[in-house]
Amino acid sequence: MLIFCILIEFFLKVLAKEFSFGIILGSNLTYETQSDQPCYIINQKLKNKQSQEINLVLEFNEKTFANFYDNGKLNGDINFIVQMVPISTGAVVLSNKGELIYLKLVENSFQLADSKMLSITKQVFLKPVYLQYIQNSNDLLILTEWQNFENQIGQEGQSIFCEIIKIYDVFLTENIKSVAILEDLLFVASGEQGLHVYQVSKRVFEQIQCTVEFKNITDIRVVSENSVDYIFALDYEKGIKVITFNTKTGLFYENKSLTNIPYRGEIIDLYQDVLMVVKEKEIDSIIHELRIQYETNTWRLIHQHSAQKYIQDIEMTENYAIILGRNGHEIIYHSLPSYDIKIQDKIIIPGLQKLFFLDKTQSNNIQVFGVTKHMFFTTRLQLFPQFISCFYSKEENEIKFTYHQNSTKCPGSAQNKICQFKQNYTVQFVHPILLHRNNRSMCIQHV
Ligand SMILES: *[C@@H]1O[C@H](CO)[C@@H](O)[C@H](O)[C@H]1NC(C)=O
Ligand SMILES: *[C@@H]1O[C@H](CO)[C@@H](O)[C@H](O)[C@H]1NC(C)=O
Ligand SMILES: *[C@@H]1O[C@H](CO)[C@@H](O)[C@H](O)[C@H]1NC(C)=O
Ligand SMILES: *[C@@H]1O[C@H](CO)[C@@H](O)[C@H](O)[C@H]1NC(C)=O
Ligand SMILES: *[C@@H]1O[C@H](CO)[C@@H](O)[C@H](O)[C@H]1NC(C)=O
Ligand SMILES: CC(=O)N[C@H]1CO[C@H](CO)[C@@H](O)[C@@H]1O
Repeated sequence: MLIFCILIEFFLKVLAKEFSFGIILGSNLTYETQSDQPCYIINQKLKNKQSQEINLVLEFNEKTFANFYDNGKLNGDINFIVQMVPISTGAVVLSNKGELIYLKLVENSFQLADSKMLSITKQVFLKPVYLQYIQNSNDLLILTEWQNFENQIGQEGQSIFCEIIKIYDVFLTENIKSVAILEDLLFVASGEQGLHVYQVSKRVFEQIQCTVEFKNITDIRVVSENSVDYIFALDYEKGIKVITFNTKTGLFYENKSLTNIPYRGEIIDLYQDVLMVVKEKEIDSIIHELRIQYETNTWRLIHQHSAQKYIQDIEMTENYAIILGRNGHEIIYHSLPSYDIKIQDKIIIPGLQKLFFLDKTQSNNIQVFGVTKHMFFTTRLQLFPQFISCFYSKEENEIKFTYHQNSTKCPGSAQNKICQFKQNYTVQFVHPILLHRNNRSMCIQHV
């Protein structure tokens, strides 16, 4: 049956203008009479809308694409995107032809603005390649097995790739599990080879001694809190080590009370004081959600989430984490006051390889950009509001019910507490006069 939804101007709207309920954890309708129950709840939902796609691999278009197929399989000659990094004015993408592509951000939309071929052979891309951006000096680093490059990003109005220079230090990129930048420090997590730290200045990588020992470092995240630099390093065997760096002495410290967090795994991500650790198991993965208290140097386990087995990466925002998996991308809400229910939101971006957020704090409507193997794309992740929808009732002229809701936010209540909201509704059915072909229903919108 066709349902017509009418958003009625409701008194809640006055409230809703200044107020959001945050994440809705549960809701129900309780009718005053049992006879006819024509109303139901359409749950709040996080959805993405494809808003922009830029093809970065020219062979990759519908007309010529067929030439690259052999017995229904890609024959491997088609170029692809190997890395992407956000920079202060947009993003830089590197393809396996050795082409650097600059996508400039102009009023929330990305435009192809510049490109340059690196003098590099295709063979280099058989091994991993890393792109990093140093905000302080506006420098782009390209780390390859064969050679490293540094590019001082050019001024507005000229090519941003005008000053690419070669650096003759090389990494065994095959061993690299993760890289991170903190000010002018480059952290390279190299599995069983341990953690290597370099100061990148004056076009050289100067190694800095880090005495903290690792058995098998798999991932690394850095963060500055209250002007202290924290390095969260995940050891596959030992769990999480938290290291602070003193810029004055140039030394690394481990505070005994906030280190050796005993959760092991492959991937971590950090958003302010929320830390997530992914551990792959036989048939699925466990994600430990931890809360870090920087003031007291303590930590606490908040929840254990379960997710799909093959997880490539995890990216966090204020309210949720996006789990980039081989079999689709899941959304996991963190920092909830209760985990009694499971919200099953998924986002659909086929072939997604890497994803970044334009502004992580705008959780209800957040712009995302990223790359697939051939495309650059942007999309908006939006939290769609909860509705009450009613079928037209023949039996009653009027239906009364009470709506109950648990959510993370309520008028006048602090966050991180279950907030209960209750509202009585009276729905009056009016026979449709103008439109007679369709049965009418109405919707009540909760924001
Ligand atoms: C709200 O939460 C309480 C306590 O956790 C629970 O008993 C109740 O059933 C929930 N109500 C709804 C509508 O989900
Ligand atoms: C609806 O939620 C309220 C409050 O959480 C609870 O007291 C009531 O039993 C629930 N009703 C139904 C039908 O589940
Ligand atoms: C090191 O960690 C990786 C996961 O990143 C794992 O596959 C490998 O087996 C580990 N090596 C040892 C010696 O434990
Ligand atoms: C470790 O953290 C505790 C608690 O915040 C603090 O009192 C202590 O001074 C710290 N130790 C070092 C060596 O920083
Ligand atoms: C809402 O409806 C319930 C049940 O019909 C009733 O007991 C309660 O007084 C009503 N509350 C308000 C604020 O009208
Ligand atoms: C489900 C339902 O209420 N269907 C009704 C839609 O309207 C036509 C015409 O008024 C009815 O015949 C259906 O029963």
